[in-house]
Parts: sequence; structure tokens; C-alpha cells
Amino acid sequence: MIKTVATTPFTDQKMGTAGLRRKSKIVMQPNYIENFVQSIFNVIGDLSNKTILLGGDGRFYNDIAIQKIIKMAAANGLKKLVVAKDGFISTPAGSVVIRKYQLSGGFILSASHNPGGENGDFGLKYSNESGGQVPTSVSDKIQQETLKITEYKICDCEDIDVSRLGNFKLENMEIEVIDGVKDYVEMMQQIFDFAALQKLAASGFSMRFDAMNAVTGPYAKEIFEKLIGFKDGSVVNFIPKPDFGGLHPDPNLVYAKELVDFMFSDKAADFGAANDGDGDRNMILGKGFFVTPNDSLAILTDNYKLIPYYAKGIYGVAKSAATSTAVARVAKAHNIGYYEVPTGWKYFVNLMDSNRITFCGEESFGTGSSHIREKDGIWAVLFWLSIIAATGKSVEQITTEHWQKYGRSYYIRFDFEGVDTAVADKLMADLEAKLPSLGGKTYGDFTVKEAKPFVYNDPVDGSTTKNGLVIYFTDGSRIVYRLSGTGSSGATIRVYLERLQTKDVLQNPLDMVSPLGKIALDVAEIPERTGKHKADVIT
Ligand code: VG1
Ligand code: CO
Repeated sequence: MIKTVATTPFTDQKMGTAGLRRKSKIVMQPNYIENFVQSIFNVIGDLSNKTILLGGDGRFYNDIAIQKIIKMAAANGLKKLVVAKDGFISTPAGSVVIRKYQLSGGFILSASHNPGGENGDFGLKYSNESGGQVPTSVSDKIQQETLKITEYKICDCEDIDVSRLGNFKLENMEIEVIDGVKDYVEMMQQIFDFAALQKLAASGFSMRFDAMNAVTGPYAKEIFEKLIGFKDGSVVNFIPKPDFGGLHPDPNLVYAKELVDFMFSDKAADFGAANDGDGDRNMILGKGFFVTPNDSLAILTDNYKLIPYYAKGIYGVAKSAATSTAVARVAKAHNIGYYEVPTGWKYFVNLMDSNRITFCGEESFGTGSSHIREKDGIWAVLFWLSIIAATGKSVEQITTEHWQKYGRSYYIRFDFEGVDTAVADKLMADLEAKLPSLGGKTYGDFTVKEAKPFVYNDPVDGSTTKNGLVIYFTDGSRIVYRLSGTGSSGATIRVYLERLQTKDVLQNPLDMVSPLGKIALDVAEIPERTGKHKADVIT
């Protein structure tokens, strides 16, 4: 039943910040996914002793891609494929499964927070045995392979029923269909004190979790309602839909509007949270209160002793360069290691594998720890609920007390979307050339201390990555510029603004950073070059 199909390369199969992401219609072209998957198999080499995980966030084309990959894996002589039931698994649960069963790696079909559907995006993330996405050295090899591919192997056979748990066989390959929820739930029970969380729920404390019609619905129902006991209806939009019900499953103030409106209304619950399409991002809200992911990382780290799994002590912490320096101050106070990496979770993996860090996070609503090698949306929510259960304080109280103790990094991100790629590339190149001349310049209240590209030297594998341009000011403020690496068309220019205040911690963030925003636009000539005088998304 194995057939070899002749093919020609696609020239656009380079992985970005997190896997390959393209418009669904591009991925649906004949041979597109086959070429990419075969290229990965070619790079892995001998598959006869390997077991790989396969699952996805359930978005449009998930089912079709799953069947293609099953048939290709069998045709390529893989020993065993572990398939998530119905093809559904969240990115963090995938990492749990790979690590728990010591698999060789995994394919997670997801374009994460990007919209889904026939007119949305599709994607594929490829992880190795660490349970984290492969480093750039490997993704570069895969890309080389995609450029010279001439054929792929696939079984010419019926679809495999992945709606039932159990073991099957296709050619010589074993297939095991597993429950993507069970192992994840067990891991969370090992980390957190569920009895304390049950007490919190029983006390009348209310929560709302918005799964945004994406993959975390079943996980959240099981954990928050069934196991912890928050009342029925606490988890909303919990049925995963191929197009996320038209939602843009990115948990932030703009796209999780329904939850934000609820939490800022007089009917608000005590606690609110949302996850993204594949369950690795989180947004945390209190009653009429929003916690930035930057502050969330700092607050979780500061409270590690309240969580059984971490209470004995933690290694260091890491953040992406674009993320605010809030966690740096916590690391200093606790006298633990502190690392700054390029944007993308894969850069944390080596630091976790080498026991340099326990916690890490990104400004883009990603928080996580070394329990796995991906960021983890539900984990962050459970961590927050645990802090609340242990302290009896509200989200707002916890956060404002944190600012009073450590100072506050006011933080806002501007996204300029749909910019012509050539315009964006030139803007970044010209800005980079200009950086050395900015040193010492004064703009209103702000004086530039230094301006340079962000360059990361990985202490574990020695690789060097350059990503983003940074302007540092003498008062601790920063402006970071980067181009997004997860979009599926055109360019998105991201501008990250941070302003540190040690005393004045209760102001409006946008007001506080807007002078920096003006400097950022002027210095990079964003309006002149893009025609945009205002960011498309402000988060
Ligand atoms: C964005 C975020 C980045 C995150 C990445 C993947 O990348 O900025 O912090 O790691 O998405 O998130 P970019 O290159 O567009 O800025 V998701 O939830 O895959 O997994
Ligand atoms: Co995601």
C-alpha cells in the first residue's frame, strides 16, 4: 500500500518564531503538508526505533492533516505513532505526553493564536524529545530539505479512526490513540494543591475561564468545574470549533473582548482568565483589573513558595528581550539566575534542560515553567488561583502590592499590521544602521543610554541569535522593535514600550508610556514609511 509520490519544492517552508504558519489555503495545496512532513522525516533519518506524538488544536484542516501524517509516518517506517483522540491536544499537554512517555518528539498542528478556518491560518510545530520545539539549527536543516525534496512516501489506504482510544496497526507502524487530557490533568495535580483550590471554590469565590472555542475547553471543564468545583458555567466557549466560532483566539484585551467586558462589568467574577487556540497562552484578570503578562511572570516567580511543586526551591528565571524587566527585580531579590532570550519559547528549552531556570515568560501572554518545555495557559491560571487561595487576596491587591514592593514597569505593545514586507525590512535595516548615533540623545524627559540590536549567545549550545533592536534610556525605560515571525502574510512591526516607576505605581499605562511611543514612532519613521500614524493593535 506504500506509494512514492514525486513532488517539487515549495520555497516558503521556513519555520518562524514557533513552527510553520501559513494561510489555510496555502497549506491545502496538493503536496504542501506532505513536503514539509517528509522533510522532517528525512532530517530525523531512521524512524524504525522512534515514537512520535501527533495532535493539534482542532482547527480547520486538523483532521485532514492528521490522516495525511498518519499515512506518511507508516509509509516512512516509523515504529510508533501516539495520536491524540480526535486529533485534539493542547500544546502544553503535548509537551507533557512527550516527556512522560519519553517519546522522540511530536507534531502539534496549530497556528496558535492566529484565527482558524478556511480563510484563517494553519500551522505545524515540531518538537524533539525534550517536549519543546526544535532549535533553529534543526529547523534550518529542515528548511534546506524542503528546498530539495523530490518525493514523499505515503500509504494508499483508508483513514484511521482516531475517535476511539486503543491500539492499532498500519503497515508495520503501531498506532496508539490516547486521551490528550488525562496526562495533563495528572501533571497539574502533581504541581498544585487541589484541596486548597477546592476550598477556594467552595468559599464562594467565582471565576470565569474563556476557552475561546479552542482546544482548552475540555481541559478547563475537567479541571476548573469537575475537579476543583467552580460552578457549572464558569468555563465558557468550551467546545472546540474548527474556526473558533469566528473568534481570534488570542487572549488579550482586544481579542478576548467578551471576557474583558464581563470582568469590567458589575456582574464580574472574582477572577477571569482566557487561553489561546492551542492552550499555551493565558490572560489573567481580576474584578475590573488586568494583569500584564510581564507582571504575571514576576508575581508568580515571587510567590513560588506557595506552590508544592516549587516550594523546595527554584532555579533561575528567564524572559524574552521584549518582555518587561519586572521579573529581573524579583530574580535579584530572591538571588536567583536571570536570563534574557530572543522571542520564542524554543530559546528557553536549553536553559530549562540545563537546570538554569525554572520559570520563564514572554510579554505575549506566555508563562510557564520547567514542568514542560512549552508555555502553559492553564498552569498559569492554576498558579494564580493558588496564590489567591493561600493569601486570601484579590488579583488587584496581589498586583498592586507587588508594584509597591518592586516598582512598576508600565508596559504597552504597539503592533503595526499588514505592512509591506519590503517596507518593514527596510525600516528595520535603516533603524539598525542609525542606532549607534542615538546614544546620549535626549527626547523630552528621556535620554538614550545605549541603542543596539539584541544579540543572544546561548550558554548551552553556543549558538548566536540576533532578534530585535533595543533603545535603552537612562531611567530604565526601553523601546524594543521587532518584526513578527508568526504572521502568514505581510509584515507586522512590533514596538514594545516599557517605563519603570518605583513610586508612582497607580497611573494609566498608556498615559505613562505614550511619550515613549511618540519617540518610538519618530525614531523609526513609522508614520512616514508605513502610512500608519497609530498602531493597529495596542495591548
Ligand atoms: C509571537 C509572540 C511570541 C510567541 C510566539 C508564539 O511571535 O510575540 O512571544 O512566542 O508568537 O506564540 P511573533 O514572532 O509574532 O512576535 V504561540 O502562542 O505559538 O505559540
Ligand atoms: Co499558542
